Amino acid sequence: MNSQVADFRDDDRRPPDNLVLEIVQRGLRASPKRLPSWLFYDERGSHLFEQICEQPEYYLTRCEISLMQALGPQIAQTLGPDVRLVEYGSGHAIKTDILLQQLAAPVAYVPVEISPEPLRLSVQRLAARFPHVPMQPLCADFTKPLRLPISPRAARRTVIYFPGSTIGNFDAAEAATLLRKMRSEMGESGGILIGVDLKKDVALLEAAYNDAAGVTAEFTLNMLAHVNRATGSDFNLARFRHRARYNPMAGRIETHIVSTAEQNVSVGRQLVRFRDGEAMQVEYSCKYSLEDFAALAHRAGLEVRNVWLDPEGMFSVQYLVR
Ligand code: AVJ
Repeated sequence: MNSQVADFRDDDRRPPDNLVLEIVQRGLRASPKRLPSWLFYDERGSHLFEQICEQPEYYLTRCEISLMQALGPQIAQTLGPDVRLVEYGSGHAIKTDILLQQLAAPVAYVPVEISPEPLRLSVQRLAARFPHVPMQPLCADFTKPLRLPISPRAARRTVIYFPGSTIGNFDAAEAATLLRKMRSEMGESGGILIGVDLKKDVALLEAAYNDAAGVTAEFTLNMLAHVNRATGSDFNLARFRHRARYNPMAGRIETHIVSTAEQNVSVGRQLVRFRDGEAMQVEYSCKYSLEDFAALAHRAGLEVRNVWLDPEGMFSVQYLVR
């Protein structure tokens, strides 16, 4: 056998529906109302996100892929040989392909992903492309403490790969906590290879989250369909709209679901009242300058060893070490 595909370890997965109801009710009692952004990613939401990545306005994916293609050899050289690659929130793992191709003799690939179907498909695809790299998928929430499989003895270091600017979904305090958790999981000689979206012209930023085809708006409102299904609520999607704006003080795109009428919604046994125009906060997408991000890394006990930029200077991939 030339490829080892370990069984899924699905010990700590997505919360069960009764917990989702509790989380949703708590968020809707808060002022302003808010819902956590992981609620975007049901099956349809994951599919819509893939489509967002193909929109011309959503430069993030395009720039990160061209960066990885152009600078992959340099990145691989910095990471060195005999790497165990652990990817957090691997999804369909498109960029991973490019990285695994460049790495000198990777000793294992450990994708950590909460959605079982994308995880299964990506492992199947990568196992066929890289038959000599053992695949050790872990179906889990990467924000929780992870029980990573034991590292192969041949591994010189664990590199945590966290592409896509997913770090931008966390506010500064949460981001520092998550980086600190990665720091402990990667060990003494490990590193973090992370995709970080950069501050830029506001019109470009806002366009990326308001594509002309309306895919992002559909993605945002799909959260309500997901909540309806998971909690037996009765959000009417026609009475809410998507809004994404850049907050220059906070340095982030803030996405809201806005009520377009005065209305009541049943959420379990709770009746939730919305004013006309009331906005519910559903996502942050933080944007960093290189200085901002170095300061954040520092707070988590990490140093920026390397920064790579795409040819247009829109997006960065950074290598962090202890
Ligand atoms: C997957 C978190 C990086 O914030 O840009 C895309 C999600 N939301 N369009 C981002 C998203 C709306 C995306 N991340």
